[in-house]
Amino acid sequence: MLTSISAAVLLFSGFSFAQNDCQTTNVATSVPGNETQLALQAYSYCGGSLNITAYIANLDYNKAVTLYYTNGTNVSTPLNTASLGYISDAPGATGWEIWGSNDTEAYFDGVTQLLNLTYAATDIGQTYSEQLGLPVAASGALAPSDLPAPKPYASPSGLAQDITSWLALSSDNASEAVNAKNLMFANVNTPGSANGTVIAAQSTVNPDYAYNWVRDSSLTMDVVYQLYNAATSAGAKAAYAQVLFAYAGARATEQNDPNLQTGLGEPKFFLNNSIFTGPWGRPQNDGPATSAITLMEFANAYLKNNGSMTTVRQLIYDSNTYPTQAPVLKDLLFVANNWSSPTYDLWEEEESTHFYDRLVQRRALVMGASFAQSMDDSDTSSTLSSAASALTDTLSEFWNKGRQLILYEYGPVLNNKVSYKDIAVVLAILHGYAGDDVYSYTNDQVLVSSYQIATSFLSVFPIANVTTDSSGQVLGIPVGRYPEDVYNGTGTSLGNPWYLTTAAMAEFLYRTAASYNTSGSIAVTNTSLPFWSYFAPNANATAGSTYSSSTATYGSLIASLEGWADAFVRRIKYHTPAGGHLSEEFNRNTGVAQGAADLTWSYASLLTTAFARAELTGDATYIRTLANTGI
Ligand SMILES: *[C@@H]1O[C@H](CO)[C@@H](O)[C@H](O)[C@H]1NC(C)=O
Ligand SMILES: *[C@@H]1O[C@H](CO)[C@@H](O)[C@H](O)[C@H]1NC(C)=O
Ligand SMILES: *[C@@H]1O[C@H](CO)[C@@H](O)[C@H](O)[C@H]1NC(C)=O
Ligand SMILES: *[C@@H]1O[C@H](CO)[C@@H](O)[C@H](O)[C@H]1NC(C)=O
Ligand SMILES: *[C@@H]1O[C@H](CO)[C@@H](O)[C@H](O)[C@H]1NC(C)=O
Ligand SMILES: *[C@@H]1O[C@H](CO)[C@@H](O)[C@H](O)[C@H]1NC(C)=O
Ligand SMILES: *[C@@H]1O[C@H](CO)[C@@H](O)[C@H](O)[C@H]1NC(C)=O
Ligand SMILES: *[C@@H]1O[C@H](CO)[C@@H](O)[C@H](O)[C@H]1NC(C)=O
Ligand SMILES: *[C@@H]1O[C@H](CO)[C@@H](O)[C@H](O)[C@H]1NC(C)=O
Ligand SMILES: *[C@@H]1O[C@H](CO)[C@@H](O)[C@H](O)[C@H]1NC(C)=O
Ligand SMILES: *[C@@H]1O[C@H](CO)[C@@H](O)[C@H](O)[C@H]1NC(C)=O
Ligand SMILES: CC(=O)N[C@H]1CO[C@H](CO)[C@@H](O)[C@@H]1O
Repeated sequence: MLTSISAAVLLFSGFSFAQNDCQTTNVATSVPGNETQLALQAYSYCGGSLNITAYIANLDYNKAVTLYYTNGTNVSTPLNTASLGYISDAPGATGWEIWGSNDTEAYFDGVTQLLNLTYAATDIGQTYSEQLGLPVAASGALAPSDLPAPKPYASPSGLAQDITSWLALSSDNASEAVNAKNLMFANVNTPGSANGTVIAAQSTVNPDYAYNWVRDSSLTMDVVYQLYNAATSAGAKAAYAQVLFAYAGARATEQNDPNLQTGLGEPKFFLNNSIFTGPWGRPQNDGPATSAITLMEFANAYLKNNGSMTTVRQLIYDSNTYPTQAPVLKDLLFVANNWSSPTYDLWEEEESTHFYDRLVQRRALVMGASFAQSMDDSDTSSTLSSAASALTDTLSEFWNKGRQLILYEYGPVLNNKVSYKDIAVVLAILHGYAGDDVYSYTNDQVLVSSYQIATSFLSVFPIANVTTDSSGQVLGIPVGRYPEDVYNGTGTSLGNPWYLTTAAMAEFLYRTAASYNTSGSIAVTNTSLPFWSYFAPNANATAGSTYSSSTATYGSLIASLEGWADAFVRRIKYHTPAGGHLSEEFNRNTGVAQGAADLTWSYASLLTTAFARAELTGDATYIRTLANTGI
């Protein structure tokens, strides 16, 4: 079977048919004179790798040297850059160094021309460049063809009783859903903290997570909203509403802190809810979006429950009239004005253009446009609508045809994340899908990306080799943040699978199955076929076919989604210590829990996963029963 991935790669490798020997083009054969600061020395494009060396004058300590090139269709994009690194001092030439780069994934986009070499001498505030305009022809070995698609190690089918039991609601703590709810609420309004805040984890040293993070709090409060929405007991409903109103107030307090450095994109506050001003990755512009989403969802549910419009304006929406109480309008306008600015990602590591941020910002703007309308604020509504349209127009740039992947960020390789794969893309759908068919659960680019990202951890985490539990039931792939991750929960060595990212795959698959059940058919495309071939090998689905819900193939595809979703939950169950506490990560070799203890987001993600499973089975009593037991 020729997947579209291998077809794309074969297309690009057409550049290299001509020669068999790798041709290196020498440009500067000796150290340049003192009138210049840099010079391309040599380059080659062999076997799909773009290899470059350059002479760089040693003018200061901190140097950033970048080569810009055009892709296979002669276009310069932010992806088509190579960062050079120090190789050696230039032999026999004092004051000169040799720098180089070997971009082994250049073939994904192709290379036609070297544009320029740019050298930023950051300590002395100077930037130098050499214009190149050099044509590049591939030579030598062919670009690597597509790596063989991973063979599925199992084909679980249907929802399983052990997962139903693990998540079932019972009064004792045998239920992990009940544990997760109790332990999540133990991190909300902790003793001594400001009303409406959430501690990110029960961990004050190594690592110190005793802060109120804007993102983590909004995602936690989104679970509180879902409980509010489902509760039928008046007492429970009132208790959740009180927490959510306090959260709205806490968000307004954050917005008004006199020491914000990057406006509303400030990511991190102390538990007294005053700003953390130490060095940090800021801004993180997802926070204003996810906070507004949670509070608009709550406001809509509150109004539907006969809540007062005046209260919603005063305590949630109208930041103009009630700036110290109502945060949503201010956050929405911030998103409308800043969505195109570079931002740090949800892992707080890299400033770039991030798919996750764009998608949650889009959802905030789309929801905001209709919410503002319901608040009789049509000016704001049209501001938000226009921003949403402009943002939506940028989303297609994240799709990389050569890689058959939605890139987690659109720009040069950062942090050595050469695969461009990050589970943030799946989290983007979970947190940022606006329900309007734009990057939906059933979008074929989303499906193939989820498959590529999830399976990328198979060769990274040794614990992936343990594929069944003690009763022989299938364990899903242990999922981390991204395959190149080096954060181990306290420092940097080797990254691990996380509970919340493994849960994200489960929740994604439950929600994907539910979306298909709503639409009544599954259309398999060339793009999505690798997803189905991995997760549903026994269904024999073929590209170009649409299977209606009455067909056996449809039943088999849905059962496979269910089987794998439960397998991902089982992976979490397998690595959950006795007592039910979830930390941040589990060890890549041993599977033992590690990193921040009682990570609030781990509990929130287990709960949203359990809710997605109940929604798929049509069990409306599940979330209601959990909600009615109160806080
Ligand atoms: C370049 O400048 C250095 C330091 O000023 C000097 O030692 C060297 O001779 C110069 N080289 C040339 C080629 O002018
Ligand atoms: C790429 O663009 C350059 C500069 O515009 C042009 O000289 C060259 O012919 C183009 N190459 C291809 C393959 O289109
Ligand atoms: C660049 O890297 C590739 C893959 O690691 C390797 O095969 C190739 O030899 C390297 N090229 C050079 C010139 O170092
Ligand atoms: C080059 O970049 C343009 C603009 O993003 C894109 O449309 C085109 O598909 C790219 N070409 C290749 C071969 O990746
Ligand atoms: C180098 O090329 C890139 C990509 O076309 C362009 O954005 C940048 O301005 C160029 N730099 C210089 C100094 O010419
Ligand atoms: C926290 O805020 C809520 C909502 O405004 C309020 O009902 C509650 O009394 C506050 N709790 C404390 C301890 O101040
Ligand atoms: C909040 O807590 C931090 C850390 O303990 C402290 O440095 C700061 O002064 C406190 N802010 C206020 C307003 O009390
Ligand atoms: C999994 O086990 C196989 C066979 O023992 C081994 O070759 C492979 O390296 C292991 N994978 C990892 C990631 O350790
Ligand atoms: C994590 O990395 C730190 C810093 O390298 C190291 O000291 C620590 O032992 C590592 N922890 C684990 C569990 O590997
Ligand atoms: C897929 O093909 C296999 C082998 O031909 C067959 O046994 C199986 O029933 C097929 N599955 C479906 C869902 O049609
Ligand atoms: C569950 O109950 C056991 C036994 O009473 C206790 O040791 C454990 O801490 C409890 N776990 C939670 C999450 O409350
Ligand atoms: C970074 C890198 O691998 N650079 C290599 C490029 O090719 C030259 C030979 O032409 C090597 O010496 C460099 O190490």
